[in-house]
Amino acid sequence: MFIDEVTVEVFGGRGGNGMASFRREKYVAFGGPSGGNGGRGGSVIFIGDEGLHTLVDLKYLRHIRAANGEHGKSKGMHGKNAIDRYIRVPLGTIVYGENKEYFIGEITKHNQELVVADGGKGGRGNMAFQTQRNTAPNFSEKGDPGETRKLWIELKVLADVGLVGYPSVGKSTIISVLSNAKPKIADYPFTTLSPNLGMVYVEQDAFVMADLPGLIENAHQGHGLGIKFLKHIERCRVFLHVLDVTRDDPMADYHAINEELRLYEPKLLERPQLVVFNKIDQLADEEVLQQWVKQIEHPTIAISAITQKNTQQLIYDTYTLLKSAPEIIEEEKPSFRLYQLESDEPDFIITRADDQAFELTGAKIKLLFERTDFNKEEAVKRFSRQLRGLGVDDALREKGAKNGDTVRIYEFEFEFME
Ligand SMILES: Nc1nc2c(ncn2[C@@H]2O[C@H](COP(=O)(O)OP(=O)(O)OP(=O)(O)O)[C@@H](O)[C@H]2O)c(=O)[nH]1
Ligand SMILES: [Mg+2]
Repeated sequence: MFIDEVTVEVFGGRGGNGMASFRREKYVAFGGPSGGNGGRGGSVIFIGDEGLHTLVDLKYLRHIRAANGEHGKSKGMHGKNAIDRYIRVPLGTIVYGENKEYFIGEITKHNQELVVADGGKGGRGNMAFQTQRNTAPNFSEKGDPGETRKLWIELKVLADVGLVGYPSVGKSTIISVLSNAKPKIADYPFTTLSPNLGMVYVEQDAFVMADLPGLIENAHQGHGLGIKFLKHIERCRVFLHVLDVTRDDPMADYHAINEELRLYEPKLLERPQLVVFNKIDQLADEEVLQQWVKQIEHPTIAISAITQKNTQQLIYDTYTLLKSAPEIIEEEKPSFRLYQLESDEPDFIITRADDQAFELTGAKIKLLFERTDFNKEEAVKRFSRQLRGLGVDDALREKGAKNGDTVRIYEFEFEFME
């Protein structure tokens, strides 16, 4: 099954909690702190695989979770980092935050990696908090939560050469002769329902050819198989525009297909095109062909895919055109770094709840909150020091907070004290 759009939820693993423990050695009743750090949570990472051609595997993976980091242990032992979760995706996979709100990245090369949900940092154990002033800290940090993201994923087939043309002009027959692809071939329109890729070998080199579903008038508005497949043309560096010499008016076809390309994306007309007159085994009148060739603005070649007349020449011509074809420069997408997402957010936001409590929110506050083990008094004290450091106390005062007022941070409430 060919699937080129999926949504999936990804969850980075939680960092392991730091440990709060103390050394207990022979003859030493109460030694120094010995709690280790928690391990890092695993990340969800997409990795390019040239052997894949559809997103169908992702379709059935609604949720992708990476493992949590191991908790820190006593005796100074750190928890293990979790193993990252790798998901293989085809080349040409483009990843957005939900509803295409932001661009995350794209995979265009084999083994290229893209982190789509980062794992959380491990919490520090009490060993890490030992200082000259506090030689026996009795608290540790909790691990950070992993990133959670709803992804919108799109595949645009990556090929060097794309076969375009009306249905039944012989596109699939051509790719079956030129490459190792084994597409379905039949004499009814829309035999090909999804792109087929094939490798074409030439002079110790090779290129990727894509057989695309047939186009008809108004494909750009969704007619025929239309728009769904037009996007796959976007990534092909060179087009083989196939014309069937047995059709009523191949010239009209030529202009109609180019018009469809233009209506979908004007830049597509700038791509190098080689016009392939196919089925010349059925051509009675050589003269007509010469007339057509004169009217065409692109280089042309006349072949018969069935008898394989000129098909070797077609490979060479395509290869030559490809070598001089420019790389496709994708439009500069505002690229996005996961951990910078929250960076322009303020450190915290104070709002007033219905019950008059002051509510503190914001990414930074949330992170500090998540790291704090509220069962440990020392940890709670440290948390309030951190808030003061961010300027929360001053800001609360400015907003009118008085002694005894309730301040709420997620599930945690405390009294404001001057
Ligand atoms: N006589 C002749 N018939 C051909 C030639 N090439 C293809 N055909 C026939 O044309 C019909 C359509 O061929 P396909 O390769 O399936 O055409 P297509 O362009 O892939 O069609 P869609 O997938 O529907 O868009 C088949 O019956 C082929 O056998 C050729 O060079 N000569
Ligand atoms: Mg076909």
